[in-house]
Amino acid sequence: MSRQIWINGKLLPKEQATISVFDRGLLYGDGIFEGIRSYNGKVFRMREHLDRLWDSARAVALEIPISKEEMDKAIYETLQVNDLPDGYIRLIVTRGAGTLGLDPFSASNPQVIIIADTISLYPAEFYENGLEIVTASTIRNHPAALNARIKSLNYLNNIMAKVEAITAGAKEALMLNHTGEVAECTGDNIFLVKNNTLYTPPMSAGILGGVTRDAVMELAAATGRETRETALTRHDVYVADECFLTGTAAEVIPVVKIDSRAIGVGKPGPVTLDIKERFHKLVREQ
Ligand code: PXG
Repeated sequence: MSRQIWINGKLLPKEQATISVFDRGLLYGDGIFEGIRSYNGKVFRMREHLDRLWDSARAVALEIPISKEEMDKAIYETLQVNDLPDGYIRLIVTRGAGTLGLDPFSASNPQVIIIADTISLYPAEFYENGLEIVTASTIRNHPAALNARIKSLNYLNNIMAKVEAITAGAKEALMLNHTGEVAECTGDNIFLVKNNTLYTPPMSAGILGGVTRDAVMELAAATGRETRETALTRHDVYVADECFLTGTAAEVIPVVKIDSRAIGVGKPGPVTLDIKERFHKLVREQ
């Protein structure tokens, strides 16, 4: 059966779920999105994802035409009609269609779209053996240009870094910020482990505040391990004992090599494996 897409209050087969070629999401990337997972029929950290979507909307002066409660209900409805207890949900809000030209206030019909499907970012072997990443020359957007905390429909910054990774034969790219510090990967946050302590860049490094990042810091704290949110350099990654990435799509994935250098012993380390295990337990038992 064809996937049913929720679009502006209606569930339609995907072939009929269409928007205008004048939509500003298409013309300018003028819109916002979220990526969410459900496990065993329950949406993981719904409130956090909806809060982030509404914050992104506020930051770009876009009014979402439905309430968080209505969005919550629509997400569950979309998962259910598509029979997806373990699904991936893509929420999209565009500013809608207006006259051609940059003026955002020429549009008054925001489009709200919910896609429920499955997602698999990396083959299972990478979760077992770890990923190789490279540092991209494309830096993360300057926070005064487009703050990374906004999950906007304009992901070209990250896509350019992803192009660098893939053309270098790697799966993911490390992105630095405008001061040369470690920021994050193209669709994931980054953690290092050194002497049994976790390290991750602070929000002030110009990163997306990952829902998975928060969950992992809570899990680490429950094991008595501190996470230091502190400025990190590429050197810190080179000399780390372990490294892993976190994200809704990727979940928790080990990184064993960066810029041709093995991280630690070049295999997923014990802290990474412990966190990965605890994360799987958390999402199943939520
Ligand atoms: N940084 C960036 C730039 C992201 O886009 C994360 C970190 C991780 O955040 P969460 O809240 O998901 O832990 C993201 C999230 C995809 C995909 O299709 C990417 C994300 C989310 C869902 C799907 O690759 N990025």
